[in-house]
Amino acid sequence: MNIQWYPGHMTKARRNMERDVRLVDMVIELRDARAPYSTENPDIKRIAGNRKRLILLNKADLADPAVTKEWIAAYKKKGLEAIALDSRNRDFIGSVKAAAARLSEEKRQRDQARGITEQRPVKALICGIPNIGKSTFINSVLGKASAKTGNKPGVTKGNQWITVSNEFMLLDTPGVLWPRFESEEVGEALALMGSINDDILNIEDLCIRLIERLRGSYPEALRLRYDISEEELDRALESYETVPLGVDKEALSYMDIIARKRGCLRRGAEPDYERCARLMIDDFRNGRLGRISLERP
Ligand SMILES: Nc1nc2c(ncn2[C@@H]2O[C@H](COP(=O)(O)OP(=O)(O)OP(=O)(O)O)[C@@H](O)[C@H]2O)c(=O)[nH]1
Ligand SMILES: [Mg+2]
Repeated sequence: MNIQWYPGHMTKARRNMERDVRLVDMVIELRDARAPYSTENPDIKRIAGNRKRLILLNKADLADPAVTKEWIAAYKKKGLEAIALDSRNRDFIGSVKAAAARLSEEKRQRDQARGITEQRPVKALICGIPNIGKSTFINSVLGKASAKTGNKPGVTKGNQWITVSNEFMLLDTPGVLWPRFESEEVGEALALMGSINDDILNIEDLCIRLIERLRGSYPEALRLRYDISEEELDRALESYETVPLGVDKEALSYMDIIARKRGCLRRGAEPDYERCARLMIDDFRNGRLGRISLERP
């Protein structure tokens, strides 16, 4: 399905990022561990210029750990430093601080060569798509809730400096996307991650696409979560004589079964596909279908 979302406030947020990047020593870019390819904003590399970049694969608690390892190795091969984390949990602090120190070492040496001996704080711009967890990450580093967070895109409205210590300052920024997604898959993945305003989405189509994608790489995920037997699925499949063009019969059968099991019904006991789709996407987003990666390197 074709999804595009680039509201005006993102153009402004991107411009502010281009303005403020001049003030920082490094850029910390959050991507989603479940879909590192689709959640990479192609503008960031250009905006970062020759500043060092640290990539954080956030929400790793929701991703398939084996696949996340492959991504870290793939980035390493490209000479990029990447760390996987659950930013709600402070376990990552040591490794992120060590990486930031490594990446800013060159700058420290430059300062020294120029006769600047006082220890200046390392300043990092924190960026990434909407709802990826930038503010959550900052709050964890800080050890208290200072930046506003929320499970929907567009919570942070403007750039905000947060002083962590006299060694570290972080710039929180609003989530930005980019004007044209490369492919339908990218738009779908962003929507599934909750980075696109749900109000503009056809949630039923998105759910069908989720089912189709899960069937390829995690065929058991739906059956386990919703306790669906082979026979049930066969019966549901047989009940269809025709389906709309391009719609996958099996995906629809899953929705039929799940709608009934979860009581997503309209009057006359007809399945309420919209309510069912919301429930399934919510389950996916919150890890209730298991730890799932949508993309491999
Ligand atoms: N499971 C899980 N949830 C996370 C993680 N990091 C953040 N979240 C949740 O993701 C949601 C969005 O987090 P925010 O920190 O507000 O995201 P943001 O990137 O600042 O979003 P905007 O300001 O809207 O661009 C919140 O519900 C967080 O609790 C993580 O590592 N794992
Ligand atoms: Mg935020």
